[in-house]
Amino acid sequence: MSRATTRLQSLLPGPSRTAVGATLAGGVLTGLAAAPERFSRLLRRRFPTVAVTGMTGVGKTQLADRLSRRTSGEGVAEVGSAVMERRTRRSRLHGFRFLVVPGDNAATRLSALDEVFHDEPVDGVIHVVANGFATPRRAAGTSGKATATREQQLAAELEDWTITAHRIASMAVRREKPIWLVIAVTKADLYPDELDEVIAYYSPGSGSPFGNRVDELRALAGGAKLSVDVLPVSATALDRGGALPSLRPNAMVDSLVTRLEQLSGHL
Ligand SMILES: Nc1nc2c(ncn2[C@@H]2O[C@H](COP(=O)(O)OP(=O)(O)OP(=O)(O)O)[C@@H](O)[C@H]2O)c(=O)[nH]1
Ligand SMILES: [Mg+2]
Repeated sequence: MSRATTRLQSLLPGPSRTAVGATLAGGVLTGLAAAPERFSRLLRRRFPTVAVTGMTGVGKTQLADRLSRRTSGEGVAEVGSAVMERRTRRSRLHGFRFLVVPGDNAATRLSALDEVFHDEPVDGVIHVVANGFATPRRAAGTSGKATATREQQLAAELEDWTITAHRIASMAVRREKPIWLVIAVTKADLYPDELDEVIAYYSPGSGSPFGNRVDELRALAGGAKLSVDVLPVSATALDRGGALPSLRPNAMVDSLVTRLEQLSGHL
């Protein structure tokens, strides 16, 4: 086998490795060159895929940008995402592919949900919530400034979670492999003194409206098939001490990444 083949093989996961070996041995290298998008999809499979879900304005794009060490573009604050965003966290040994499903003000939401939970089912899910601090955004096709109270945003989070939880449940029952869910409680910089209560609100077994729905999801999916973690994070805060000396955003992001790595079997 040629050196190029060996190098290629070491880049690919097990089953694809055999497939590529056979293909190259058959001398169909030109076939690979003719299908670059298929080949790059093979390469990307090295990284576990992670759906990032949650209602509009909750902070999904910012969190995915932070996790992939990318600077968020201008204008994020005003408009929100119109399409599914793909972000990659690369490291020497491992990485992740994040698929950020746009929030409920985007027309592309339903097809994005289909993609991540049905067409190409992801390995894990980060569901983002913000303790009612989602930035109000107007529905697509309307103009003017959007407003919403915290109570309304909390209710909207719950409604959004119900929809996503159903999608996760139907994905879980369709397949053998266990899946993992991390509920990322973001914008922690806005309520640093209430973190414990807020984490409890989103946790299974807490008896809260949100916790009850997490329990329902676990019952539907089968407890052994679905692991659930609830972790606080802040995507925009910096480690400057200052007004929030007790909050360590970098450490929270690092803990989240460490957990994702454990869940994906990286560690
Ligand atoms: N204070 C604070 N603000 C945040 C944080 N994360 C995001 N934001 C702000 O919240 C707003 C919404 O964040 P996005 O990341 O655009 O929200 P999204 O979930 O992607 O929203 P859609 O694309 O509409 O679905 C932006 O103005 C962000 O700057 C955070 O950790 N702390
Ligand atoms: Mg977004």
